[in-house]
Amino acid sequence: MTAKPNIKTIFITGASSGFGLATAKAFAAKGHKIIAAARRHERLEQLRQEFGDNIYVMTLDVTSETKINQAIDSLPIEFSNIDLLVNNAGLALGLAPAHEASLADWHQMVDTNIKGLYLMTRKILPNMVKRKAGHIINIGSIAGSYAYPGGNAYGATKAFVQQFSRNLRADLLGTQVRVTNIEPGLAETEFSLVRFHGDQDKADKVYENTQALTAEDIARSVVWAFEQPTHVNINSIELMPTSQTWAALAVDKVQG
Ligand code: NDP
Ligand code: 8X3
Repeated sequence: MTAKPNIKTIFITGASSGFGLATAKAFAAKGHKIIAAARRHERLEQLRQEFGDNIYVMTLDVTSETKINQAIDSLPIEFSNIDLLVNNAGLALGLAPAHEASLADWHQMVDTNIKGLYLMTRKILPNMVKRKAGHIINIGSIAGSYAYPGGNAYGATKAFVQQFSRNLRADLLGTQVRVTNIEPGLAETEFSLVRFHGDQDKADKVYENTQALTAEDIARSVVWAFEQPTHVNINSIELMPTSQTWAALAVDKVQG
């Protein structure tokens, strides 16, 4: 069966929680076909139960090249022409200074936020270029532009996402394939629960007494960037809650 022309096929990594889940729901509510990928199968299954067969559940760890290739090569034909890839799967682990941080945490952030993102992109991009249509929306972070204590490897992975997005645009000139990097600030999701290795009290404190962005705020920006006319490429969107801004540069004063 061929899809109606206005119905798009949208691949979202990290669709089991936070931004990815909200983005999947926003596009599914508009009638689009969603490939919802993440490691937690049961969460994705709930999404499929809510929206039906327009959701294709893909249990996937984006750090594995073999699993990405197998999963994408076996997509049903009606989900195989991807119009939008949302590279959202990612995480921060820990907030320790660099000289005390866990190397295992660093490896996992690099494997997910950098390697997972470029493996997904490299796999899906050729068919977009062939079809002369498509859009890749990467989820970066303000942490890719602004340094903060404990941001070390996490911020560096998001700096990769920022520059990779720009370099993709340079390579894709003339292909009609669009690339956007969305760079959110503080947003309340499971992000801090993951960062603090499941410590709910620590995670709650991050969002206490302030109005953070919501997952739906980010989903709205993804939908907006995608829905621009195809001659418009939104290069980047940086958004923060109104309650967040930059701090002054830090200076170490010698005690005298
Ligand atoms: P959540 O923890 O709520 O969601 C993260 C998602 O990533 C989950 O669906 C998780 O699914 C998925 N994921 C993690 N590792 C893997 C993996 N190896 N393979 C497949 N999926 C994976 O956090 P957010 O929604 O906040 O985070 C989404 C993105 O937004 C991340 O890239 C994050 O860095 C970024 N971001 C978050 C901000 C915030 O303040 N919340 C601000 C700026 C950017 P599962 O565990 O089921 O695999
Ligand atoms: C998440 C935003 O400021 O917690 O990318 O690093 S921050």
